[in-house]
Amino acid sequence: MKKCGLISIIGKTNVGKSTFLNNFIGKKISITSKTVQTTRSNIFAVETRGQNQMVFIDTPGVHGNINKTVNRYLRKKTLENLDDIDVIIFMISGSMFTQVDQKALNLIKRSKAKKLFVMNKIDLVKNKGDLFQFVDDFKHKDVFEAFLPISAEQIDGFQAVEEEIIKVLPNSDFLFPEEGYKFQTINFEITEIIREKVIRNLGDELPHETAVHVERIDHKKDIVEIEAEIFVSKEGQKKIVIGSNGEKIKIIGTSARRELEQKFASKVFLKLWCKVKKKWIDNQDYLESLGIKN
Ligand SMILES: Nc1nc2c(ncn2[C@@H]2O[C@H](COP(=O)(O)OP(=O)(O)OP(=O)(O)O)[C@@H](O)[C@H]2O)c(=O)[nH]1
Ligand SMILES: [Mg+2]
Repeated sequence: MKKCGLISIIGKTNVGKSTFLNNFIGKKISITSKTVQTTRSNIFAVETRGQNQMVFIDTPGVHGNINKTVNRYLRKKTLENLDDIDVIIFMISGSMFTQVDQKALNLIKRSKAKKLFVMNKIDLVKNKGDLFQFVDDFKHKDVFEAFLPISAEQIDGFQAVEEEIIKVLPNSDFLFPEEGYKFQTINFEITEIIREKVIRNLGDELPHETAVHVERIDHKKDIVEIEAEIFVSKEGQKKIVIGSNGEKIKIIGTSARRELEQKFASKVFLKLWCKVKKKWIDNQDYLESLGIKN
């Protein structure tokens, strides 16, 4: 009997949801960074193992501050598939359960999906007994089918997660071809790769106030030419992205180009610009044009 279902990965920002997806599937699908609010859209990926097809949705992390328009949209994105999904992987970091984790838990409680509680980053937990203690003391145990400690980064505990997913996956024909399915457009993948390099290279200096837009992509005979713009909201941020003598944007461009060359299995020419678009983060039309609001 075949099994197939939608599995949403939900939790506070930065707990390692995207790292888990990438390492579980063994392929980079979703960008990751040590900074908060890295994932901004729902990222889909399908993995078929034997008679079981798992359709994952990596969601934007739940964040404490929802005053900004962009944050309100991100939250909407996290929740938009909630009625259709079969399984929720609710993720926290170690045995830390903060107010924001509680907020995230409140958001998923109403869903009919089967819920698995995943404690990630256990490689950072010195005393493993803390994890058991946490589960013992946890007030909402009845919400979840299982409590699973993992390290997404060290690929530890994945077998148990897979077994629990399969247990609760509905009997169903496969929704997607067994050989896989490409959900995200190539333009989106390019903007995400560039955005990851911006976030990773600037980190806390310039948190998440950036957006990337692909202006041109040209598949030539033995090179792919890409021109893209990095948007920031303030003049000062543009200076940070460019760096002195253009050093920073060069580093960003080089690391993005390397990853793009792997993706296209071809030489890539990448031209990056940085532009100021005032208050883009609070501009609804603009968010829409970037695909953040839809
Ligand atoms: N030590 C350790 N670090 C981890 C583990 N999993 C993820 N990380 C790190 O945690 C940070 C956040 O990881 P992400 O996968 O981007 O987190 P996320 O939950 O997708 O974040 P948002 O998209 O902002 O919601 C990165 O620096 C990861 O390398 C883990 O198992 N152990
Ligand atoms: Mg993420």
